[in-house]
Amino acid sequence: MLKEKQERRAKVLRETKETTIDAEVTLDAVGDTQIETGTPFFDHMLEQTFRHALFDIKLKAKGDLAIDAHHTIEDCGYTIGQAIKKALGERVGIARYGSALIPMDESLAQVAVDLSGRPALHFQLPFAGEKIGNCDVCLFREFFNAFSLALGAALHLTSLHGENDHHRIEGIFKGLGHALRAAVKIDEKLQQNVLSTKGCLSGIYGK
Ligand SMILES: [Mn+2]
Repeated sequence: MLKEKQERRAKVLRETKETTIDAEVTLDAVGDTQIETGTPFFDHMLEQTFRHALFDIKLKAKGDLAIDAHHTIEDCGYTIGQAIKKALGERVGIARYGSALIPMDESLAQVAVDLSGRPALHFQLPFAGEKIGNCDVCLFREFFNAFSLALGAALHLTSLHGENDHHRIEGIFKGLGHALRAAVKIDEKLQQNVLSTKGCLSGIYGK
């Protein structure tokens, strides 16, 4: 039976001395979000991804924000990536690839995702400033890198043009949602198979 017939949902609790993160993700859902990371702008970005992916998420992160948001934002990437990976299981029947070209007012984001099992990141966005709200813009790369590693996915995230940092990064997060939505979609033609000549998408370590 294809995964679609079951509910593709997973819960992950990740605890270290720096952060405690609780994430629950449902892939075949409507995009309801309950996100609390202590960094409002980052919450706003994650809401965009999950709303546009039509994945539900409950995320509660408590981190050492008194230092800065680095550990919390990076560890959210690991935890959310791990939850989506767990919900996908063996990746049987999924479309695997997804891409999106997303305008956000004057800016344009190009996003492509391969749920190959192998992590890779290309992130190209020359920010004009160092912060958006109280969020350091250098932390977005940390988030995407951790997310790619934990999920086992190649992410190509490029802001093609734009004037405003808020718009540019928001286009990337929205595009990631649209690309993920397409990549996790079940293709009935694949039946019991994975879309790979290797016969396996479960990661660099094999089955
Ligand atoms: Mn916004």
